[in-house]
Amino acid sequence: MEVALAGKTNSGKSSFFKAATMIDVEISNRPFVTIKPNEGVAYLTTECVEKEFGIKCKPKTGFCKNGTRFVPIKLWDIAGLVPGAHEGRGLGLQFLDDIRQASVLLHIVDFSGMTDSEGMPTENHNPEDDIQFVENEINLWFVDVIKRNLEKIKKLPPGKAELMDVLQQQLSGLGVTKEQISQTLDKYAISDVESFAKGLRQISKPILTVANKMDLKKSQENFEKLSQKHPNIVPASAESEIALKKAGEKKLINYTSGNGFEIVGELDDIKRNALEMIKREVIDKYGSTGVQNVLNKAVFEILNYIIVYPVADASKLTDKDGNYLPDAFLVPNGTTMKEFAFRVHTQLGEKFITGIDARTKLRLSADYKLKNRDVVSIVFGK
Ligand SMILES: Nc1nc2c(ncn2[C@@H]2O[C@H](COP(=O)(O)OP(=O)(O)OP(=O)(O)O)[C@@H](O)[C@H]2O)c(=O)[nH]1
Ligand SMILES: [Mg+2]
Repeated sequence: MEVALAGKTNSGKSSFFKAATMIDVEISNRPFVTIKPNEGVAYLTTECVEKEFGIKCKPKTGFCKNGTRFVPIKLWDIAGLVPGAHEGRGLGLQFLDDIRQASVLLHIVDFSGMTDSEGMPTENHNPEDDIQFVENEINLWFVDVIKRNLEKIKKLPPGKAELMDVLQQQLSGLGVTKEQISQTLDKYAISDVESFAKGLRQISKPILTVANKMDLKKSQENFEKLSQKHPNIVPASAESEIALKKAGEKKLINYTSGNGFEIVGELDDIKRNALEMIKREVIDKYGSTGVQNVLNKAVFEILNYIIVYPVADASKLTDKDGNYLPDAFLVPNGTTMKEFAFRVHTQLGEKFITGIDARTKLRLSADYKLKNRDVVSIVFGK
């Protein structure tokens, strides 16, 4: 699962990246600090099934802390956008190429209104302008790529299947799947390039808007105004999350991402004041710093993915080496038992006989649609 950060320069993308991955990247209050994309591992959180089964899991990837399972995803921090990026302004085209692999975009918006659309200091900039211009730039990029590639083709085939083949080949640069092209063709004719491009962008790179810098008063005012009109904006403070994670690592506070915190260590006045500010301005108002919430929402709600635990032994809930619940797979809601077998291992798919539900020990047929938190084993032929 690949997730990319998008947004104008100076909105806090690298700060969000650092908050989510704790990888040190350059963060600075000037435009175009990030030039080359940064790649890191972030984690989704979900309530682990270990408690329900009364065992202690041993994850092969990610980890489990106090019953919360941390499932790894890949996160990309990339160069910022300015208006006209799709025509090559700023670091535009480079940015757009870097989001190709992403399944979902987190649009990091500076809600404080203290940077203009070029990333320069200002006052009272309307964050709503950024929400629109960034989405518009990405849409226009799709339009341009599709137009350019269609010009190369003399005559488009009339049948949908042939058309899909041609489009998949031509649009590989956008990182779109055949299924996504098919869904878009059901809604828009290819002759209406603008609508088709926008539709394909929405399906292949949905955007979750993040109201960043919520520790600032101005951001809070803007959020109150805009969240009524745009109900899906998620409030966040990347800077607060970095501070809390650092304090957690130093054992100054007890902190699990996505929650509040409690002070447990000896603090000087400066640190105490900073943490109290975060509690007062961010945690008490929004429940958390929002960073974990953003990641979870993007994958579990926008993309509608679920978590499924494959085990080799459905009674013991272990792999062949005796590790409890070693894997937690992210799959799209609607994935069937047999598709899942292929996902775990091609050979398991090819030699699939049946699935077994570890809770009920009942057989799960090839076309059984998996549910979130299912624990399953796969029986296969020799
Ligand atoms: N108050 C506050 N400031 C923040 C927050 N997140 C980022 N900033 C500040 O915003 C400025 C820009 O942050 P970056 O993370 O470098 O922004 P960017 O989007 O990666 O910028 P480019 O790489 O230039 O596109 C820095 O001064 C950060 O400290 C936040 O949650 N709260
Ligand atoms: Mg950056």
